[in-house]
Amino acid sequence: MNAPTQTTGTPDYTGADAVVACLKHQGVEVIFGMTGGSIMPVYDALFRDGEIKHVIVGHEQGAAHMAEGYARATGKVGVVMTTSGPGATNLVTGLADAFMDSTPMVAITGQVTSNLLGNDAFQEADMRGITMPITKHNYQVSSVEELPTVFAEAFFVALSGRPGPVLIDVPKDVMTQTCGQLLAAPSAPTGYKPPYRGNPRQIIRALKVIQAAQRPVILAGGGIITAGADAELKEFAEATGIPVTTSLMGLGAFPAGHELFLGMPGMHGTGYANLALNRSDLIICVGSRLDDRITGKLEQFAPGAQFIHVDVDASEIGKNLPCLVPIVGDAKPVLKDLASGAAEWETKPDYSEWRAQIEDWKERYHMCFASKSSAMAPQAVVELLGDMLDEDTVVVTGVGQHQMYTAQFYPFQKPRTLITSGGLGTMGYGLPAAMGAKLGRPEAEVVLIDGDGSFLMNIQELATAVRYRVGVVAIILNNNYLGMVRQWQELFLDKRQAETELQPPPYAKVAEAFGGLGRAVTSPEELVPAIEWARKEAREKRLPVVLDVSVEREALVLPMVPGGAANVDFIPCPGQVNEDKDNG
Ligand SMILES: Cc1ncc(C[n+]2csc(CCOP(=O)(O)OP(=O)(O)O)c2C)c(N)n1
Repeated sequence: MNAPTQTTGTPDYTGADAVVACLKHQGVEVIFGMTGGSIMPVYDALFRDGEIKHVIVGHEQGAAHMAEGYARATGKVGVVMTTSGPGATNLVTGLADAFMDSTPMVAITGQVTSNLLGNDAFQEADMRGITMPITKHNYQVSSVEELPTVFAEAFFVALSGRPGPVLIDVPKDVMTQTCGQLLAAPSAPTGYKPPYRGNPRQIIRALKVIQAAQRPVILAGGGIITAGADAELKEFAEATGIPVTTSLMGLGAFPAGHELFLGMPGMHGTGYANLALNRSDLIICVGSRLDDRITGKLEQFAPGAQFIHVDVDASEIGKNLPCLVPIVGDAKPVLKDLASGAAEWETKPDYSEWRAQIEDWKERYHMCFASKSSAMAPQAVVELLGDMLDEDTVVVTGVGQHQMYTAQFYPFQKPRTLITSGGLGTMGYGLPAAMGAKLGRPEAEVVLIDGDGSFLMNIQELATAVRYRVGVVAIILNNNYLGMVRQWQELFLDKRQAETELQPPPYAKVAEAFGGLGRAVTSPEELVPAIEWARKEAREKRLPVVLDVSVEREALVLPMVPGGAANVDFIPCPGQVNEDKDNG
């Protein structure tokens, strides 16, 4: 690694200037954040330097999700900056979210001066302690000389291997300290070398196991998208003829509509993906951590299957399920090696019986929905968006039923076209994440599909979107409920609706009051023209456009595996009967 671009001989060059130089050295284009007492020197240095764009947010949580959206849309590190104490603690949800979803982020937090540390000083919060379990790594800088190395390491750690958030806490005195000497060239971090190629012997073993399998399934996760391995995944699946299911985080890694695609497995997955996994004798899991939303009741998940598990993070392998062939490596070279190995097979395995069985399940448990009333079915709105939007459109969601409808009914074709909070399930993620995505990829169309509960949680960022002319389209599937929780109440709590009914404000008017545009949509005929209008206005005026769409209030996300149940015990789509329950 090279030295930061700016070195100095000037006596008034400070730690804050060094921070800015380090950020520029890392190629940082935009920072999301808010100033305050302990970070002011860095803001002053940013202002004097004038090269890095800064987005002032309404709330630091918004900044964190913007950085996440930016990172997920671009593949680059998202950067946030806040003051100490409340500014820093407001980042906690975003850091935890980024940690769960392996999103590369660097958070720079101001801190009280070193002599006050541990003194309960004004706006002191122990950010190293607080974020230890929710960051990939964190630092507190104790002298100006450390800055170049810490920043170089932080960006490397955030982006490499399994990405994640890194926090750099900088006491104010480090920012104000002058450093009129040449800052030392940061060296590449030692002792941390993320794996890349898979072990060739394990690859050969895996190929043998695959060749001997009769009912294999590929389970691909977000690791495919991080590694940019979607082409290799397709090559491997097509070379072998093995069906593919992708986790929520993996949607877009394999084209919807491909004959080998099974959709998403797990709690709201397709019946056929869940049955295929359950009856499989070999699951090739690539870049997925097999979390509980995928496996359901672990003891009854794929009872007859052996596992090949490919992951760049060795600690994920065998964490939830025993693994026959572990392969520690980046999904891209590993899948490439597996695809080339399979291409050399003299006799191709015959999966025709297995594929026929899957086709039968696909027919019996095809995805569908029923409207209980004449109101718009939320799933129909998502399907319509799937028809109207381009395959390059970046779709962002909040958390709840609307998120699952999007996962189930939107035909994702390409990686990085779905940005959603998977692991933490953070309501309020959608609007700021969509803005971060749009700021990272201004040429792309960005459409948020949100819930009326989720949208309210970071609604203040509409002001930020107006100020910075961020032309995102926000489509609120408004059911006046915390719908996903209401669904659980309907299905499992005798319909007792404890605190799930909402009284949301008129979102279209709220959008206008913030300086954006909005329209309420209450009948199906209005929908297509409203969506066309919103897309045009967002593109041409570069303003946020909110469509507040009244949808059927009591729709259900189906299929559904009840919490704690085995995946084969899914409640199917309306009009279907699950004849494949585990009666054993
Ligand atoms: C920050 C946060 N608080 C609470 C929850 C629990 N929760 C999950 S989904 C949900 C309801 C979401 O409602 P809405 O955004 O209106 O979406 P809908 O389910 O109606 O589509 C709630 C309260 C959560 N996931 N995140």
